Amino acid sequence: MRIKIPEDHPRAESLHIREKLIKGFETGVVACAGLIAHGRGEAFDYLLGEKTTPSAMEAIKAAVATLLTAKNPVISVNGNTATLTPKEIIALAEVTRAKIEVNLFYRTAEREETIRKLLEEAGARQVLGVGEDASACIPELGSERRRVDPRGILIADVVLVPLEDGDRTEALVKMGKKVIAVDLNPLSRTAQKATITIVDNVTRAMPLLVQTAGKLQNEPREKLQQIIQRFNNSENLSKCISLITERLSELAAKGSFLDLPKEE
Ligand code: PTJ
Repeated sequence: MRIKIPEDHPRAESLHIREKLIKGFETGVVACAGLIAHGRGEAFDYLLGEKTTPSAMEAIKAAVATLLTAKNPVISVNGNTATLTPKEIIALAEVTRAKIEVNLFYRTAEREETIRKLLEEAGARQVLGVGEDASACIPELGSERRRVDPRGILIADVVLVPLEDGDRTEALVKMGKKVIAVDLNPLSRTAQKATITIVDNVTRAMPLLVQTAGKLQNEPREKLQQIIQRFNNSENLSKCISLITERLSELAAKGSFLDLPKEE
């Protein structure tokens, strides 16, 4: 069932994102479990205050510097990301010279084709990893995510994996690749195992990645390398977790659990 979301609804933005995902599910882009995964993300976003934190911004800068200095960067696309940020995937791939590869946990030929079509309609020139193209395997990985394109993830040195499950992140890191994850849950295995974890909503992080890449693309390599060296993922994750605990303590002390404007 679809509803018209009242624009003055205090949760209008969040409801619009849900509607996009429901539509994505109905058109075969989003996996049924993608809706559940989004709910988990929403819960963490609530705890983070539903905005990009300074530590997420630091991770975004380090991620962009890593993508811009990579030899073979790849953006791995699943159902949720394809539905929520198709234009940003393409814009980021353009500015960082990254390849785009479809890689699904709930892999079916139909979903891969539907996602390829969606990305091509949004302007992608080449979409890897679909059907027989995913002829290579990530070692020691049991899930369907192990099937990768020999022109893409297999030979990549840097892989951006928005909304991931931890197993593949760990396997890619074991293969010597740098993994950049976008995950609202700083406690997830993905968040803990990635080289750089952006603890932010993919709907905010992707536009910021594009914007930051535009700003940094002409910077000298040494400056980009400095940004990467200064970044420490476990320290950054600690900052995210501290921010959540401090925010909750503050709200508990105030006796108010909603950051609502006064008139409400
Ligand atoms: O499209 P497929 O077949 O590849 O399947 C995709 C899902 C997401 C179903 C699959 O990768 C999966 O099951 O993922 P998990 O293990 O549920 O992990 C998803 C993670 O993404 C969780 O830690 C969520 O907190 C996080 N998450 C959900 N929505 C968002 C998010 N992180 C950032 N932005 C979001 N909008």
